[in-house]
Amino acid sequence: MKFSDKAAVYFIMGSKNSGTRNPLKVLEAALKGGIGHFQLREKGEGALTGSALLEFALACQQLCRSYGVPLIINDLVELACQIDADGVHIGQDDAEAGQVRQRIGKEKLLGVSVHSVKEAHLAAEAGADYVGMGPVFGTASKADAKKPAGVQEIQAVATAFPFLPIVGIGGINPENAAQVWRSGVAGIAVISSITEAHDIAGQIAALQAGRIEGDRK
Ligand code: 3NM
Repeated sequence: MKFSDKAAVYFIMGSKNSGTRNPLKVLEAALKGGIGHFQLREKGEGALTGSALLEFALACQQLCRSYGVPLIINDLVELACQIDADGVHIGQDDAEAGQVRQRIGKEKLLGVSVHSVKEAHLAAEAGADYVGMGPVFGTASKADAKKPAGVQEIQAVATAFPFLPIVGIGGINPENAAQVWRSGVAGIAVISSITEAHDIAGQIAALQAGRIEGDRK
């Protein structure tokens, strides 16, 4: 599978990110609202494990499939293989990208978090289909997030590797999304902008709004 070159919102969520709302209802609303990718990121306190995680992942998968949206699993390569997810996303501290590519085969998407042109180069050489870059802005959703980096390095990677899709992440909301689109990304990834929105479809439309002027195509 190729990372979609249609610029879109990339939604990330774990079972604990949706507050008092049922995460599957939030996911369905996001799918209805037009997200292009969903990443299941089950991390942190109270994270599901074992059969509860498997059951939740399968429920997410069923929803994603019914909307034709790829399901990407954060970090848990074996879970991704077990349920035949559409892809895997790993960070610099997770497994080595080349080894993950070997494990998941050629068909599944591989996303790698990078922070520099050098890391992007290594990720692409190891077989990444896209790279995630962040945090662009300050975020409360990732405990060990680095310092906000703005869009400068995204622009550098977009210039160095024009055909490598980049997904910007971290603190992105409708007010600052246009700036990220303009930097040359193929997608913007959000957790709280969607999980905390009352009108999820409206929020996704607002996140996409800056896309036209920033679209690389
Ligand atoms: N990764 P929100 S920032 C999962 O910088 C994640 O790699 C980041 O959540 C990185 O949209 C982040 O609520 C959290 O800021 C994004």
